[in-house]
Amino acid sequence: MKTVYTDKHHLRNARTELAGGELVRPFECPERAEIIRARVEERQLGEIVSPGERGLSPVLAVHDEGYVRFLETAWDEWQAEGFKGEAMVACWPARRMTDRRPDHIEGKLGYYAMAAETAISPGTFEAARWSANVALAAADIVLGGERAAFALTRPPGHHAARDMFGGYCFLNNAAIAAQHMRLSGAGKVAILDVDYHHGNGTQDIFYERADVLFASLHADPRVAFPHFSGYADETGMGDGEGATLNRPLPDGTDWTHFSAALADVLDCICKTGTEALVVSLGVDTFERDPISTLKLTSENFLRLGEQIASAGLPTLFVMEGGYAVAEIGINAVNTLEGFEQAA
Ligand code: OKP
Ligand code: ZN
Repeated sequence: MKTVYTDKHHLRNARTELAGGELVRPFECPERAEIIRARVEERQLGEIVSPGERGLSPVLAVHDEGYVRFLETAWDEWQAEGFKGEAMVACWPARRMTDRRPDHIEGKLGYYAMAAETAISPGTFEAARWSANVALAAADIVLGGERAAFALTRPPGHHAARDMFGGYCFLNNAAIAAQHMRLSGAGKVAILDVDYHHGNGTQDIFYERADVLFASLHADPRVAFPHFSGYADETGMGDGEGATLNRPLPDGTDWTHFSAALADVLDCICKTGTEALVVSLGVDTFERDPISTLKLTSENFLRLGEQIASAGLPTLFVMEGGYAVAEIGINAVNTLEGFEQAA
């Protein structure tokens, strides 16, 4: 399986994340992508290729233009205010407040943020754009007829909605790739999100569409981020009614129960005439992940890949979360090797 990677991800290197009331070094750090790349090489998974520049049009096929322009200029606007720290949100439009977009950068951050932990730092937008370029290049490998490809995306994307950033995400790489596959002729696409956290952004982007199914296994939002999305009764709207599947899992869920829920959603995916599969691959379901509570072992990720392969679909893997940095390469590449051995 080919991997698409670029060192442009280093442009995303924030100093601060708001965690537990403190500013800490972000869990979502550059070493994550480097350790995965090293493991891809060590296991000789396949060729590692660089993405090309695709411009903003595939991004704007999914995201709001005002939002993308905001991301582009946010750091400069923040810096122009003379603030010392990184650009962080401190004020939102909460219940019964106005929906209008303010002019000041503090107001714009509130308008476009879905969470406060994620700071915008210099280079963030460029890194996010290149992460989307990685997903698009890998999508083209699958569209070109290969059974699978791995987009080593960083920063991740699944919390980014049409016009919202947060949860370490800015542009929704999986959604951008899925939309690109649709526009390139794939009839029906399914996005399977196996990250520990609910992919609220991906869900939001396709919520009213029947042509891109979204299925997610994740920790129960009653107790886990993003807290306000991912309940089982969120099933889509309008044309998209029934094309969103959420399977919230209790704390401590191990492979036996995770795998049963996965079998259930894969079954739905196969029954709906899906032509291509995009996997939002988060490995923060790992038992020793520092911010998560599910209990998958490194060996279980081999089984995860194998089970995904059983759907028999052209498959694009798009990297999302995973914060046990020492083991992230093993866990991500185990999934891909499990897939290859079964495919
Ligand atoms: C991004 B991805 C934990 C707070 C969580 C943000 C988590 C973002 C995860 N107490 N804060 O889905 O891996
Ligand atoms: Zn996650």
